[in-house]
This record gives sequence, C-alpha cells and structure tokens, in this order.
Amino acid sequence: MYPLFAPLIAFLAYRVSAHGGALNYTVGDTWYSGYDPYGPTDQDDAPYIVQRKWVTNVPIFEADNKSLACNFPGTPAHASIPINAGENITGVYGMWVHTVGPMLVWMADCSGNCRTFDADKADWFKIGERGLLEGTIEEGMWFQRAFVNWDGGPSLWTENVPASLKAGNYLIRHEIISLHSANKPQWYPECAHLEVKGSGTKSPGKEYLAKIPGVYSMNQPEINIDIYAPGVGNQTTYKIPGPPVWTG
Ligand SMILES: *[C@@H]1O[C@H](CO)[C@@H](O)[C@H](O)[C@H]1NC(C)=O
Ligand SMILES: *[C@@H]1O[C@H](CO)[C@@H](O)[C@H](O)[C@H]1NC(C)=O
Ligand SMILES: *[C@@H]1O[C@H](CO)[C@@H](O)[C@H](O)[C@H]1NC(C)=O
Ligand SMILES: *[C@@H]1O[C@H](CO)[C@@H](O)[C@H](O)[C@H]1NC(C)=O
Ligand SMILES: [Cu+2]
Repeated sequence: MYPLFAPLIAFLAYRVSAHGGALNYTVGDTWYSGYDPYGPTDQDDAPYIVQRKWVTNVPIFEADNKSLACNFPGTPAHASIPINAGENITGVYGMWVHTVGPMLVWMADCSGNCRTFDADKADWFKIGERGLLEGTIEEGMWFQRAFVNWDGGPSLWTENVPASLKAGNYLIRHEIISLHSANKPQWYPECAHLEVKGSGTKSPGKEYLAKIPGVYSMNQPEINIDIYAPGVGNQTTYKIPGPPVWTG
C-alpha cells in the first residue's frame, strides 16, 4: 500500500487526463521559450518564442492528420534557436505521464526562412529515436517510461545535431508516440525553428527522408497495436517506424 499523501492523490487524479509536450528548449546553459498552449495570447507576436504555435496538449489521433507535422495550428515562430552543428539540444517537457511507445526527433531544411516555410513541404529526417530499452512491450522499460519523473518535475530529452550538417535554417520536431490505448495511438508533436551554424556540408540522402503525415499508417503493426493482446505485449523487440536515423 502507498501512503495516501495528498500530492500523490492529486498526481494520480491529474494523470488520468494528463497530456503534455515540449515546453522549452535548452542548448548548453541557454534556455529558449516554447509556446505554452495554456499561456497568454500575447505569445502569438512574442519575438522570443522559438516554437510553432499549438493550442492544446490533447494528442493527435490520426496518422494522416495534416497537423501531425507541427501540431495545430502550427503557425510559424518569430524567433529561432541558434545552434552549432555538433551541439546537443534538449527538449524540456512539463510533467510527462505516458510510459509506452517510441520517441523521435526529426529535422527538416526550411530552404530559406522557416517563418515562411510550409511544414507540408518538409522532407523530414530523424536525428534521434528512443524505443524499448529492455523487457517487454507491455511492461518493459521504454525510454518513455524512464522519461517520466514521478515527482512531477520537468523531463529532459537530449539529442545531437549532427556535426556535418550544412548550416541553415531548419525545423526541429520532437515527437512522442504513446501506445497505451489499444489500437488508438496518440501523437504528441511540437516543432521549433533552428538556425544551424558551422562549417558542415552534408545533407541526408533520400533514404533518410520522410513526409509527415505519410510516414505512419494504421497498416503498420507498430502503430496500430494492442499492447495488451496475447503474443503482442510479451514481445521484447519493437521496431520504431520510419527511415533510419541520420547521424551525419
Ligand atoms: C487533426 O488534429 C487536430 C488537432 O488535434 C484536430 O483538431 C483535428 O480535428 C484533426 N483533424 C482530423 C481530420 O482528424
Ligand atoms: C550530447 O549528449 C550526450 C549524451 O546525452 C553526451 O554524451 C555528449 O557528450 C553530448 N555532446 C555534446 C557535444 O555536448
Ligand atoms: C518553460 O519556460 C517558461 C518561461 O519561459 C516557464 O514559465 C516554464 O515553467 C518552463 N516550463 C518548463 C517545463 O520548464
Ligand atoms: C507470448 O504470448 C503468446 C500468447 O499468449 C505465447 O504463445 C508465447 O509463448 C509468449 N511468448 C513469450 C516469449 O513469452
Ligand atoms: Cu495524455
């Protein structure tokens, strides 16, 4: 039995309906502000917000939803995060509560200014992905499970921008896919604007690129999954959908 501390009860109650997303970003010691879907409306014109607008932390439920790219409405940000190719970027999440499913970080070249770039046109490539670390699909240790801070504090997710990536403006897209509801996947995507500096010259080849929506479908057993079904939840491998990660 757990002692019935008030904070625990509040936390469990919150958990039932809770969703979340990337709220801020850090590069080294510098913080960058995301868009707070429950914050003031003056964020829309704020010159310091680096993230595309999203208005609810309720997930997207359709693999082919247009808003899967950069959430809804996905309006471009005014600012961008300066980063050197080869540096790490950390997505800072508010309390995260879901435990099963893959997590992916994608980038896409804006071929110019991200403020006028339509995410429908993006060729996305993965810079990182995190899946089932050990154990079974239903009960094992997913990165997503390890990502939950049971004290309710923010969760941090760090990935590396490949050192050889050519300089330019890019979208970065953090995506958590939660698979705890049988055959009802939940997508939690957020996009931010990046200004990549450095002397890199490379871009990922075609085999690393994907369209979003497009890369996921309900015909994929990794997406349309019932983790509680016999013979499914007890498996110890999970193949993260999409192209391979581009490491430069
Ligand atoms: C796509 O997702 C948005 C945001 O969750 C939702 O408002 C909209 O109804 C969805 N569109 C479709 C076609 O399901
Ligand atoms: C990026 O993060 C990884 C692990 O989180 C760490 O091993 C690596 O040294 C970091 N790289 C840089 C350039 O900070
Ligand atoms: C994100 O940053 C805002 C300020 O810009 C802060 O109020 C908020 O607590 C931060 N959220 C997290 C989860 O770090
Ligand atoms: C998983 O469950 C199925 C169906 O219940 C069973 O036949 C199979 O042996 C189990 N596999 C493992 C590795 O436990
Ligand atoms: Cu949720």
